[in-house]
Amino acid sequence: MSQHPDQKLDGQPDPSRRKFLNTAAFAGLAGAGLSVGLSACKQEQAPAPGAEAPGAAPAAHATSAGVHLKPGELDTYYGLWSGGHTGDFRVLGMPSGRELHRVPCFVPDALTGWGLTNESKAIMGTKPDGSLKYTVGDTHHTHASYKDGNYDGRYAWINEKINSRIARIRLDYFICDKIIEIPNVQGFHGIFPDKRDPVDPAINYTTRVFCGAEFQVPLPNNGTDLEDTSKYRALFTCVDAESMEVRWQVLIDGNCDLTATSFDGKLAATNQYNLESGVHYVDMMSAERDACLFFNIARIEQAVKDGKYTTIGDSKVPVVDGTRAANKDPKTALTCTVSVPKNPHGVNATPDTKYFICAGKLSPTATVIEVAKVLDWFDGKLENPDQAIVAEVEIGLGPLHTAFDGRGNAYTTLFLDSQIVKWNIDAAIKFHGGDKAAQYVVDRLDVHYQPGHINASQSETVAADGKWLCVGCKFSKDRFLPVGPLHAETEQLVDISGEKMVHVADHPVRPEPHDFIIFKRELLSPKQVYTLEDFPHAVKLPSESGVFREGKKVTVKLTSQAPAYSLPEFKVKVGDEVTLILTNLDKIEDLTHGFAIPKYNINFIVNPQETASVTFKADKAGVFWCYCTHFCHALHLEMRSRMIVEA
Ligand code: RUQ
Ligand code: CUA
Ligand code: CA
Repeated sequence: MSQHPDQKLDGQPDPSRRKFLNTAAFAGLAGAGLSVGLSACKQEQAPAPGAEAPGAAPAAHATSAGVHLKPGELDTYYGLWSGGHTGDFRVLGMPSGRELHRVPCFVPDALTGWGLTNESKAIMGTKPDGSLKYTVGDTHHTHASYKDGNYDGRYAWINEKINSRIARIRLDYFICDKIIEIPNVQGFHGIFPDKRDPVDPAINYTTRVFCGAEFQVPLPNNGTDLEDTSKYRALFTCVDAESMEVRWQVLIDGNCDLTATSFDGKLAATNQYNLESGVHYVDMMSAERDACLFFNIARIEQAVKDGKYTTIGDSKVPVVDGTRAANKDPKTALTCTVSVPKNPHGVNATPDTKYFICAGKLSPTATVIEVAKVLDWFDGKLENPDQAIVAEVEIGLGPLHTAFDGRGNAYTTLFLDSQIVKWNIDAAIKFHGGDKAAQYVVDRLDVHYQPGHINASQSETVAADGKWLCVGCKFSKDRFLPVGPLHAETEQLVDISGEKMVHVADHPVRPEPHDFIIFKRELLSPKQVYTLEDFPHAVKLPSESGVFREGKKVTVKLTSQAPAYSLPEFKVKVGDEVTLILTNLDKIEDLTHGFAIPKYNINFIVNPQETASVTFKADKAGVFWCYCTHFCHALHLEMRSRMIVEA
């Protein structure tokens, strides 16, 4: 599809800069491959003479005042962010960009004692010796549960790519309550909840979470077929939103990358960049087109019900065959392959519920696929799945992810161009249909630098409101004070309420967030105080405190109420296995206590009405002043308990 020449430079402040960049980027791509991003970055440091200073934003218009909140003023949106290889899940207030919280999930956290308390270890998973099974994590994508096409404030889910885990975050307490490891896969990347049931109209909310696996491995991956790469396979996985058990998997050709779901619950989609099933990256780039693969959820679940599945290795999860060879007849097919140019990245569902958009990555295009036509193909009404493509238009170099404003516009990050392009979906469809006068590129905005993810307020919901857009830039270079070799990344906030995008704020973020969602604060009603009864081991009264011995096993029960623990001291013996249970009986919002044991490498917190416990071997005799680490009271420093370990 050729591009209208006018659209290439539309909104470009400095065409020469862009041309320079593109050349460099392509050189990097052809030669060193992996240095694509960096080579583009270096070139950018020397803008063409007369170019704007890098990052000079057009003067922000009136609405940008809303970004700088007055002291005490609350944000109007929540942002849920992945933390990348910090392994965490972050909560930001938007539009201020203030980081409000990090919810520990996949990796230990020193503040809260996540990974140290028995309760968190049970969620994270342990080895037979009780130590954590994993201590590293790489979170990329987080999405929240839906009802009637909008967020319902129950849960968010987040993927972990290194060890193929998925965590569920309860959005009432902002805590992780469940983590599972997905069997038979590696490189679990894309994740998306369904938005309703494909069959039962009464189920108008999320009950499944879909997970795409990026890396292909021998199945089972137990030492067989190590060298025969033709046997390597990837699977697409469905996890039950409530039980967090794996419901089923689909064996596919090629790989999965990102994931999206249709608003009618009928389809899940994944973009595929390695349909070639290459093992080396040159092989992965060899084909001109890869694909967006669609899953017919109702048919897959019927096949599972009918027993048309196998299992792999030790896993009991039903695996259905979604390969192209097994799905030639559309009327019975479980999957539908729509071709998309070269190594696409990102697939997003438009808020008008009509389209999926795949970004081209190595192709400068966006591909618009019509949901109704994919369903037509499954009904035998469309000859070729590619007829579901209603637009494939050039938008710029290195398109990755797309956000929406609810007014028919898409905003796609251009990694190589270091830009966001705003384009109109209907105009793109017209242009693709032959109307070469249709101007689909509406605006372009330089960002700093090399943007990956992008999202707008309420973007992938029926309530997309087109107010704020945030873009995660992978390189910050000169945007912030230097702090040594490791740079912060730049999250840039853009006002998209007008025709032109207005860049209104920069925020440094610790590397490296990937995806995020931004939604109205009214959709959540978080609780600030736990319920005592939710903890089976709660020490409900100070009078229940004490040291309870059963041979070498000792349970120490205590409570906290500012500024004291119920036990000013307690005695154990060297060699004891001590389980210490602490319930915070304070009921007041924001009254958290800590509990640290010197030389025993223990610290954790208890929020109001929370119970937490730790188990350790008393292996050092002496006096150990357990103290409160979380500032709680004027007598916070006095809040201690003396642990006496007798030799
Ligand atoms: S994917 S840029 Cu996980 Cu794009 Cu992060
Ligand atoms: Cu209790 Cu500080
Ligand atoms: Ca490819």
